[in-house]
Parts: sequence; structure tokens; C-alpha cells
Amino acid sequence: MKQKERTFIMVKPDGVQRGLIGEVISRLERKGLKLVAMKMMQISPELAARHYGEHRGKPFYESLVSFITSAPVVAMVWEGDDVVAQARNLIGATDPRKAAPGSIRGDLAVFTGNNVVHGSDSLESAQREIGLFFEEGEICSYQASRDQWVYGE
Ligand code: 3AN
Repeated sequence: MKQKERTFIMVKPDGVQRGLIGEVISRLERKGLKLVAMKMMQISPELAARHYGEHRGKPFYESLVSFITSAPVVAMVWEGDDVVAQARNLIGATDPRKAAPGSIRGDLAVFTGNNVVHGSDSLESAQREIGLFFEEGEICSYQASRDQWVYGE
């Protein structure tokens, strides 16, 4: 079986506060993606600055950092074929007003600042973000028996 891709997914403070952790995990699980690491944590300003470094200098940067550090988040690593793109599809467009109905943001959010969940936008971002939040030893490697049914392998 070929090595599956990994992506970084995070339930943001609004998702945690609104009781949507289970809903987000459930949607990813039902799709057939595999959870391989998860932790609930409070993001420090330093980690926020590293995670959102590409947005430094943009008008929304300060509010983004203050929002992401305002309450706990649930950081996760998910694995699967083409999982970066598959998870982005499930999450929906950055602006919830443009996110397709059926996507997490399309169904559960109304405002770009508070859009419930983060998902890496490329394999390179996924590797970088996973490295910011997890040690390699915290990521589980296991065979999910459902994979033969999900992938027909
Ligand atoms: P995504 O989360 O869809 O990958 P990014 O990486 O472009 O989107 O933006 C990261 C986060 O920054 C978004 N999830 C959102 O919370 C915030 N953000 C992005 N663009 C804007 C904007 N124009 N106004 C306010 N917040 C924004």
C-alpha cells in the first residue's frame, strides 16, 4: 500500500466554544480519512506568529493572532490519499459566505474571521504546520481495517 499523505487540521477557538469539535471530527471520519494525532491546547502568541507568519503585515493579522490564542484549539493530523485537497473540499472556502453548502464552513460559519476550522492548503504547508504542533513520536502509525473498504485495496 502506498504511503498516504498527511494534513494538519485544527478546530479553532470558535469551533471549540460552540461545541463543534465532534461535528468536525465526525465529518472527516465519515469521509474515510484517518485520524493519526490529536491534542487540545492553548496556542501561545509565539506559536500563532509562526503558524500565521505568511499573514504578518496584513490588516487582519493582529485580530487573527488574538482570536487563535483566545481559547483552546484542537490540533490534529489526518491521513489519506490526496488528503490535503480532500480535507480542503470538506472544509470549504475561506469566506463562509462563499463556501459551498455541505462543507463545514458552508454549513456552520457565517464570517471569515471565525470559520471554525483550519486545514493546510498544500503538502508543503501541511509538513510545516504538522512540525509546528507535533513531535514525530506523537503521530500514530496504524493500519485502519476500514481502509480496505474505503480504498478498495
Ligand atoms: P484558510 O484558513 O482557508 O487556509 P488563509 O490561510 O488564507 O485561509 O487565512 C487564514 C485565516 O486568516 C483564515 N482562516 C481566516 O480566519 C483569516 N483570514 C483570511 N483572510 C481574511 C480576511 N480577508 N479577513 C479576515 N480574516 C481573514
